Amino acid sequence: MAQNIRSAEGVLRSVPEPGQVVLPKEGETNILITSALPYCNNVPHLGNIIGSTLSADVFSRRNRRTLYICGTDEYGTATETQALKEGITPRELCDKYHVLHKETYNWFDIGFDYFGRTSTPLHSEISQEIYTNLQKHGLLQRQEKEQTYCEDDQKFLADRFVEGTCPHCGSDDARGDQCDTCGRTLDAIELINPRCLLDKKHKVIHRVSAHMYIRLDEVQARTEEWIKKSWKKGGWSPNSVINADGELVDARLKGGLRPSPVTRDLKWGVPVPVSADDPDQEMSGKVLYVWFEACIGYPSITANLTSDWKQWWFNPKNVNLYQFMGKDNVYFHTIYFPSVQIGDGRDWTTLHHLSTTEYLNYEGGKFSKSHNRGVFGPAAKETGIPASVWRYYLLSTRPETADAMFSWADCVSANNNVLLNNFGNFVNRALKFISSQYNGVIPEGPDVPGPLSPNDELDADFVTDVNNLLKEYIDAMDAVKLRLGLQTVMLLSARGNLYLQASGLNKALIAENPARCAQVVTRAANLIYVLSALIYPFMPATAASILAQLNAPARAVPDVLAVDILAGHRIGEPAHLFKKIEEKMADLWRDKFAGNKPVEAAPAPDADATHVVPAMSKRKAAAAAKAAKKEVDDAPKSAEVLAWEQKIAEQGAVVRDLKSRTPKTSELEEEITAAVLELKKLKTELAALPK
Ligand code: B3M
Ligand code: ZN
Repeated sequence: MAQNIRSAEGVLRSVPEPGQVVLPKEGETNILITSALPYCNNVPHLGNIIGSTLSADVFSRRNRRTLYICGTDEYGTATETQALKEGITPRELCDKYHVLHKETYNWFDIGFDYFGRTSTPLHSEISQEIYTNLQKHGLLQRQEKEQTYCEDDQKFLADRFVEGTCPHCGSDDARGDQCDTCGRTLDAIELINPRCLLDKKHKVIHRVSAHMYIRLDEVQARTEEWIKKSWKKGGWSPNSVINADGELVDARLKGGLRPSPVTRDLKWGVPVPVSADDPDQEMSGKVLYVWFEACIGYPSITANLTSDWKQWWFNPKNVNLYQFMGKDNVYFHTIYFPSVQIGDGRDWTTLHHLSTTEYLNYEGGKFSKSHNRGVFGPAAKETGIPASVWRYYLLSTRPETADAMFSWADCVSANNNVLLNNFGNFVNRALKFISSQYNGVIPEGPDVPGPLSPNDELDADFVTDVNNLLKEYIDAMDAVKLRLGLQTVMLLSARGNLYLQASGLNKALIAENPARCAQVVTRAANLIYVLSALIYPFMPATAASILAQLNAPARAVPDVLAVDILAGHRIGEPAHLFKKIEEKMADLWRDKFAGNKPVEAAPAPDADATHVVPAMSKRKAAAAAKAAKKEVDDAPKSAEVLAWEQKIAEQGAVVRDLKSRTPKTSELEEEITAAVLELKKLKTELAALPK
């Protein structure tokens, strides 16, 4: 099939078949990717998906040697609590939710090399080995601690299993870790009249229990040195630990790290290793703290995939580790786990690039599993919206720099205005034309095949714009700015639409100027071929459909637009990539997923903790969405205009960010000037677009 197609070497990563294992190669770029391991007592919601698994998936689908690891984080009190609620054992609970997680990610086309779990013998073994190494290096310390203990259950009560009266505000239903009335964090031991949540009639007392603590204080100097070296090299986005100027801003670091407990009085977890000849067996029967072993899940899950796992995890020279997570996991991946690795003393592969997301909120409030508010895992497919479209919408609102808001109106508009009217329209218009006017065969043109030698100003501009956008795409993807990468793809298809329009592609053109017409469709087909590669990480199923319609093999991302599909090539059957979604569906879904409680307010993106957006009633929210929709209806905007507006908003954010930086060095001033110029240019271009 591919005689009339120039080979496009270095195809993008496809997800390996089960049993196929990728190992790093000396001297190559080897990319190890992890997504935060989701807890296993719940189905994932869209926020979890965009926060880590989907984002990491996009980044994994590039043409490099890559291993993408994830799995369920199964231990911890949350699992025990939920198991108790559902009347099953923690193991049964994890078996159940592990499958639900796996199915959900599968449906979203998330291509892990392996999706494992932490409740495996290898996980225990590897965690225990690290614990033992820390002990050997004098980094574990015994401390006694008073804890709440239930005499009837004969066990220590984890924070979540106790409630009582708040010592600060006197509220009667404070939880073991926090009082929701006054907002203060608590230690269960501070509660007045503590009650056991398993049974309120039980007698709760205070009892001393011994635990092992990791001497984070001992390691702090080395950890800080490691952070300062790593954030620059890996280009971490500014976060709660280190800011854009490289200053350590984490309060725990600034106040001095303190020994932190690594053991717990629980049953469901990795047993604390105690050697038989240890005279005091004090730690036996206890388990490792879930956050101590959670990050060890990454290597242990890899070990469950392949016995060669150390080639990935003890190979810092050849492996770059990219970790994706929500903002609340940053401390554990940049301070806690690296300290454990440093203390362990072996030559670990450590975090290279950190990619964090803020929160995705839902329709003016928050996702809430307990109130059934929002879309949870398997429910996404019940809407009938294809996984590709879900992926597009979630990735286009990826909360990269601030919290983002899921809204059904936006979701429907993303499908109709961007995917259908812009991207899909370009692909379909060009391919249908080739199919109907040229019998599906790419025509001979004057300067094709051969490099695209621009023969008039229109084409010169087109090729220059495409090449500039290609460069922007590559830069954005390299820097893990996925949302920007995706926006650039849509700008490219918008540019394609503009080109077809400006060239006046229609039947008459074939008659008037057959050579020119052939040239236009050849360029368009080749841009579509490039788009198949660019969209692949974001929407793999859409990419596959484009390739089938082009009748072309998968290709890599090129640096410039060239002619790879040559005259004489027969394309496949053109088909619409997307279907219109009726706008009234937004109201229907908003109702369906509204849950059973009034809307909880979500914090405003840049507000301080006490300032929250007032809760909107369901009716008000619907009215607001309707009003917003009406505005759009009143002034329909073309796909190009929308795409350019998006671009301007993004550039505006860049300018604001640069302007907020200090100190104002001359380089920074130059950067600001350049960014402002770019913004002006974009605005001029927008003004020039046909309305
Ligand atoms: N399970 C918390 C979370 O899902 C935790 C992440 C572990 S990453 C090793 O947010
Ligand atoms: Zn209180």
